[in-house]
Amino acid sequence: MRLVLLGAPGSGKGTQATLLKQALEVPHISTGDLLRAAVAAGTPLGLKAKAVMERGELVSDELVLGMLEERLGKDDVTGGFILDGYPRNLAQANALDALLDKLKQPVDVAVQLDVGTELLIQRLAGRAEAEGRADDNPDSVRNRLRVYSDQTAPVIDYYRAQGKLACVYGVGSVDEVAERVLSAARGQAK
Ligand code: B4P
Repeated sequence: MRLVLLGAPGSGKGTQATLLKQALEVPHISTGDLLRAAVAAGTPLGLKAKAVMERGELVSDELVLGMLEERLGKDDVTGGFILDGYPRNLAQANALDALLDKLKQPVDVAVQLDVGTELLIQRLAGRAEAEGRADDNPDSVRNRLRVYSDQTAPVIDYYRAQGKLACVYGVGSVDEVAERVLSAARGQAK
């Protein structure tokens, strides 16, 4: 299955993808994780991305697409994938479709995790305490939520118009949400 996970920061994309990749036996591709790895390794991409990510803004479409193209070109992706954190705007959604058309591997389903803003802020504050991620500070979180509603929310309609969208309530235990995601994804991808 080729699944795109959509949702605001803190909605549980990364958390769910970790469980889903075992259930679906496909790799989890997170553009956030790939970017954080580039930052940690101090690559040219990481050097460009670091400050942008800390502010909670989007890294340039061109840089992220190049990174994703390289990842989707690897052999382990031929049986499907879970894409987490991409697309984050309409330009990225169009670029992804063009790339996957070329690879003859169109998206089967886009799952949107729905969680209210107060809970998103609570979860990210919890992670800030537990993990100290550079972009979980209050200013950056505010910015990420704004970027999500301005730029990423329209991507939900993009997949709805293609008949590929499944909306899932993202509140509850991690396992409960995973069950919902799996049944929605399997139902939608039929
Ligand atoms: P991401 O890494 O994608 O960060 P995120 O949106 O916060 O989601 P994440 O997956 O990490 O968190 P989750 O909701 O699972 O992006 C970070 C930055 O990278 C972006 O701001 C941007 O700068 C850059 N970037 C990434 N992709 C890009 C792109 N395509 N284009 C441009 N720039 C890009 O979890 C959050 C917390 O909630 C965790 O602590 C978790 O334990 C908790 N949680 C999850 N589910 C829960 C549940 N059911 N109950 C209770 N807690 C839960």
